[in-house]
Amino acid sequence: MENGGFVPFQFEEKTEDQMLASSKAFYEEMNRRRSVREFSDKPVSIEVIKNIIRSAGTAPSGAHKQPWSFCVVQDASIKSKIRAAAEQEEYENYHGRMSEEWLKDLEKFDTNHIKPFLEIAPYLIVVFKQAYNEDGSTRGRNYYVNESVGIAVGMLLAAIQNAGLVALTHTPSPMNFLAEILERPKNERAYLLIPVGYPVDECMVPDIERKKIEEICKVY
Ligand code: IYR
Repeated sequence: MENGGFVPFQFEEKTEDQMLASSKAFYEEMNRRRSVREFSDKPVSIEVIKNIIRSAGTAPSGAHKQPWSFCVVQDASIKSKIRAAAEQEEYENYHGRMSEEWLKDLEKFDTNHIKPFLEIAPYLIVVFKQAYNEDGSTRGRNYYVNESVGIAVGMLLAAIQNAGLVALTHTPSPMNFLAEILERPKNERAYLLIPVGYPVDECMVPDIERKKIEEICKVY
């Protein structure tokens, strides 16, 4: 049987007390995370962004195919192109493509098709999923691509929060324009568009509540 061999697993066991304390502290940090739509143009170091993406890249994936690419856009002219194309799609979404029920569900977020944060945030991370992989001329299968990339994005958002930055998970559907503007290879499909940076001073967010543990967890 062919495999890459095995190495010792580096595991440091915590005490019960440490585990309780660290799981609570991590929850409290994650519970401060909010989707933000009002970004400041305050710069952020590209090294911080790369560390965040390194964290996302540690996600598990089907057959360890790592079927993701994280494109970081800081160039103002590319951001402008992305904003123009996103607003065009969003205009169609808000003026006919989204159902009455959908529009009603979004009312409390006070969103519309105008997306200034796509030009203001210091970085846009455009996440692509790789439907298959291509090594020169040979095409290989990827597995559980949506699950794998979804997990990686969850870890990306946690890393953004841990770094002290804010983000928005944005889906200006259909998102085909992103692969075109960024000239991505043909195995890649846009998955999410994530502006990252600082919030504006006195940033406001919708007054929402999270489901309680009893509502989301059932212990059998
Ligand atoms: N993509 C649109 C609409 C939108 C859809 C959902 I579902 C949201 O949770 C928020 C917005 C937009 O970004 O405005």
